[in-house]
Amino acid sequence: MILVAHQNPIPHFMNFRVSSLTSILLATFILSACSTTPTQEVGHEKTIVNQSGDLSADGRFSQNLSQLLAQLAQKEGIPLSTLESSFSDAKTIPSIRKLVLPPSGSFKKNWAAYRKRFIEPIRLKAGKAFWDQNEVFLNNVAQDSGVPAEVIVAIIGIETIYGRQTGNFRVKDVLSTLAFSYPDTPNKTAREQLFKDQLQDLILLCWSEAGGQLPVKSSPQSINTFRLNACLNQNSSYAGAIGLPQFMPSSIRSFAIDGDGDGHIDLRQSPKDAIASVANFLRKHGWQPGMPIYFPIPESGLEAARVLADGQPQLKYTVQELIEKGVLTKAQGDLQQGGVEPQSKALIVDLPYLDNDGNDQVRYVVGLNNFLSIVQYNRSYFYAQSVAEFAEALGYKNQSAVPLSTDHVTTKNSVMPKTKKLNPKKSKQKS
Ligand SMILES: [Ca+2]
Repeated sequence: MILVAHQNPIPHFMNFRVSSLTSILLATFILSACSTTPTQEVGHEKTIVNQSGDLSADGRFSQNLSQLLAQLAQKEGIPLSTLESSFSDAKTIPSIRKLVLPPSGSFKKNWAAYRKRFIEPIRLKAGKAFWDQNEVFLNNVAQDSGVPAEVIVAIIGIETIYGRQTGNFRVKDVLSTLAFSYPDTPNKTAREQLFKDQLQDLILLCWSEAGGQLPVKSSPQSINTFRLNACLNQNSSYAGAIGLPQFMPSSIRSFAIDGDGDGHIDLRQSPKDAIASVANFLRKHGWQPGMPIYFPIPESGLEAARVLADGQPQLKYTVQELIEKGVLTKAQGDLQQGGVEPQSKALIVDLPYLDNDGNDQVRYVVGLNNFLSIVQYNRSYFYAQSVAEFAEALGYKNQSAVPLSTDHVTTKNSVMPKTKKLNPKKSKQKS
């Protein structure tokens, strides 16, 4: 989405720490007439962003940004003057250049610490409240998409605590900074390209949001400049992720949905838009309804799991193979017992942590297809596992719940619903 935004496993909290600094920085921008940042105060501050006085860097930034706008204008037929006007106040944000740096060499990934941070009473309580507030809609979306409500609630909770931590940076500045002024890291070129693409997606997204057609065919279009600028100037995380579910602009364009039916996609203000969009993202990334996310590994299978674990996010083994190696139990390859079909694919997930004595340890689980769907949302095993366990804490049963009617099942040679034993149903009679 996200994709970009979440490669660092602890991104969102940093927004808080730097938010006061950011608001000061943002407040210093001199806004042009066509810009709209209604929530920013302007006027009394005199200091300027880029205090280093590095004019050559500033010059390069402006030049590269102008070039991108010109290319996009030519390619899409959007009037260049409109884009130039909307970006006339775009600035680099020095603080986010630090935030995207990889953790220092001494940093150790620690599943135990990560889990504790995200699966904790305050966030779970907020999750239950969010669920209560959106219960009917969540149930409808879960039924239509096959993505359990618990999983949707878990993702929005882990991302932003239901909108409490969505980021305080102006998105056009974030993406411009990371596109043209990324810090010197080994993957700088690739990262800059990625953020250039996101910046273009943001512009196209906002152009559409302002009423513009794409592709722009002919004649001047009447677009709503206020809307255009409100969209470009909306807040995001330091990586450019937007709203309750923290979608990157490209993901908004591809996967976001207008859940509340007001004709706009608003991931910042509309919980329904956020809920529907999360479900749609997972569905479009291969979510299998009724299937579990992961399996725990019995004590006896841990050594075999350790040998197979390679950190590659690919479904390399069949469940049957893992049963034969002792990593999984027979029941886990049996749909009737809450398992999955033996030929389902799986991977070994390694979750390194430090034990109470500070020793390196690793927890292993078996990730299934749906685990990898969550990894598409955020490329981190820690993230996907915490979504699964957050969902379980909300009551999600991490086992197969095969639809009883055959029309839900895309059967190849599958025979499973026929042999499923049904509990005798009593018709509910209202007296
Ligand atoms: Ca909407």
